[in-house]
Amino acid sequence: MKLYYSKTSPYARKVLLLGKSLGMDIEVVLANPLDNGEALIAANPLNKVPALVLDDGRCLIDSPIICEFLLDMAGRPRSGDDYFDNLQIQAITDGILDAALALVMEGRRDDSEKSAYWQDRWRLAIKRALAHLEQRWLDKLHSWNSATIATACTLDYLLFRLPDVTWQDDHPALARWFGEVSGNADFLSTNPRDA
Ligand SMILES: N[C@@H](CCC(=O)N[C@@H](CS)C(=O)NCC(=O)O)C(=O)O
Repeated sequence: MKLYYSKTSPYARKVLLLGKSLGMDIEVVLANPLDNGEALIAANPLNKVPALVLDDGRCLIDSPIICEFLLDMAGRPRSGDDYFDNLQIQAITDGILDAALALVMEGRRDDSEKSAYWQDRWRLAIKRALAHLEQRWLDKLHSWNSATIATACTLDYLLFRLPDVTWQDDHPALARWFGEVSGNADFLSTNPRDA
């Protein structure tokens, strides 16, 4: 399997870390979507990473679907309360990432083109979702699985790209949890700051 990957993409990092945690042999192909490379576009017409190309040539896109595929391949249970809790946590963290990425992109536009309205909406969505994550889901984040990996990648992306979000000050329990999991060797070896 070949994974189109960017070191700064938290969605790609999540997929790679899940694959590693399941002991899968995944070849990483570095790709910057902004280069508009033919190979990535052939794998994903949306020109986004991650995209997973299977040995039989099939391409899978969208990180939640790739994660589901990897779990299925590994024979992990995909039913029951824990499974749906994990999916719910991933939906929340993916939503935080979508808002965070939109903010990062908006931040790169000329001031005259920026929308204060949308920036406020995205920041509020992130703030509410982080509070929800801490209050509702923190006690479900124990073993290193799809939900914990997604959460760790999301929190680290906020530290990396939006340090002014200061989630660690606002959510000390989440910060303590992150302090414990962020020592994972695969997590350290996929640090986006090394890109
Ligand atoms: N929903 C997608 C989001 C992927 C995504 O937005 N990736 C970004 C990098 S972090 C990208 O490739 N952006 C390029 C573009 O939007 O043109 C997923 O979960 O895989």
